[in-house]
Amino acid sequence: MNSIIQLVKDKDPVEREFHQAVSEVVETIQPALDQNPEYRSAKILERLVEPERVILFRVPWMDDQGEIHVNRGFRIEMNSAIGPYKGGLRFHPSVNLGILKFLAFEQVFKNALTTLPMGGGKGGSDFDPKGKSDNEVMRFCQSFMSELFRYIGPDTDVPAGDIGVGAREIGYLFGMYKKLRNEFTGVLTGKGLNWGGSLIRPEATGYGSVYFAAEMLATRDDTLQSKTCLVSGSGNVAQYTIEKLLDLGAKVVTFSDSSGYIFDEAGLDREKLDFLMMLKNVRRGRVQKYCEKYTDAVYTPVDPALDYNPLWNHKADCAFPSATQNEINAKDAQNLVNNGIGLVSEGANMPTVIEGIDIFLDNKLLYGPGKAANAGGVSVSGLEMSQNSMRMAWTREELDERLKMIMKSIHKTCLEASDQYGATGNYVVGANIAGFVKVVDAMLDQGLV
Ligand code: NDP
Ligand code: 2IT
Repeated sequence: MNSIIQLVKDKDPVEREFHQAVSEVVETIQPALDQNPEYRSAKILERLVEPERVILFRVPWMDDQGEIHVNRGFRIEMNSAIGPYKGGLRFHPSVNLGILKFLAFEQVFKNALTTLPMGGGKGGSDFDPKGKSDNEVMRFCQSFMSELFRYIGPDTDVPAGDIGVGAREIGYLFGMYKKLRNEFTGVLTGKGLNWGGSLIRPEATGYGSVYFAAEMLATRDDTLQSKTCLVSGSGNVAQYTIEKLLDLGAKVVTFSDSSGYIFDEAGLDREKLDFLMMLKNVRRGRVQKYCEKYTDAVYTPVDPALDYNPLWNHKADCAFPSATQNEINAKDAQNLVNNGIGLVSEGANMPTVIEGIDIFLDNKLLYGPGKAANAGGVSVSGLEMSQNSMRMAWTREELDERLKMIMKSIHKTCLEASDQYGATGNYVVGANIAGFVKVVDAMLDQGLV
């Protein structure tokens, strides 16, 4: 196991996030390797950590002043053992190969847990949509798709949104794909409702993360009713996490963006959430503006001199990290424990560093790792693909029910696998082993390809 981690580090020394994601999985799957000696002789780990294909391309575009910019575009086609590559696109200045490989690697196991036939992929660009006009975003998306269209398709690779890619970007990307291919197909998910999108897809990741939390609490005969919750982020995942928490009677006191965070001691309500959604989705503004309307709330800007995030240092019952990777370091994890947090459900991908996860597990928190807790988004993407293939659409109620059933099933699968492999209640072991076994058994069935 150490040798596979070393191999990954030696091959690509700078891809820190990828090393972290591989280590987290590899360190937990030993029992499955011991029970299945054929995994080792088939060099299954060596095969899993190597993407099936990496596409890297130039994305030139022109801003509103006529100046030319060049960004980098990526698509990592990680693993297609159980279905077409599936996973989001991220547009953020921090995007690089290592970050997308970590996300694609996580996606492989996450998608395996959803019960739906989807392989794993991820892509994106170091383009920053912040502060760009709609026309600039459109020209960027068109340029991005004018290269990516060669490699994707409804039975090959189906991208979707992630950080910086929402309904607007998916629209521009879809328009360009359709023009180039002269085909109206379900090549992207997260589409608009009147052109092939699915109800509940925008809500799915946040709702799913809360459903997963409710399932974890139910194992201790508890519910979310009256629980005080810390949420980070203020984008797609955070907004619908807050919405579902309010529906279930919980109290939400924080949210954030990359500039700072809001502490609203009285808790959000529907009106405040509507304001936040308008602020982020329509005005594309910063969370700080929330305090101009709700003057009792406190805004704290990010302080680079601090070695912890004060958002995670409030008394509460549950935490829903929903912004980005490594947003909870070891000190934050310890602060959460000290403040009485009993549950962490990860809406974001890999938001907790490995030392932080160990702190959660040592303190017996209910800890739902991202690849299980945030799988609701890609699950409803899978349902969007089914609806596109059948040329029909399920109702909101049907989709919400399916999402709930999928989250229940993921929870049960993780719990059963944790039990079977001697780590009862450890959802990290459960999720990693259950996802791993499903994918590698499919790989073995399909031969050395
Ligand atoms: P959005 O772009 O809608 O929102 C992202 C939020 O996170 C914003 O509030 C953003 O703040 C904040 N953020 C982003 N990068 C950083 C950073 N480097 N430091 C601090 N804050 C940051 O993205 P989503 O809500 O879709 O994604 C959030 C997380 O959920 C990501 O980890 C994503 O991979 C994961 N996820 C998303 C799914 C989906 O369906 N969308 C599915 C499963 C997981 P700012 O506005 O300042 O950038
Ligand atoms: O990380 C994720 O699961 C996503 N960004 C959603 C992927 C998808 O294909 O819906």
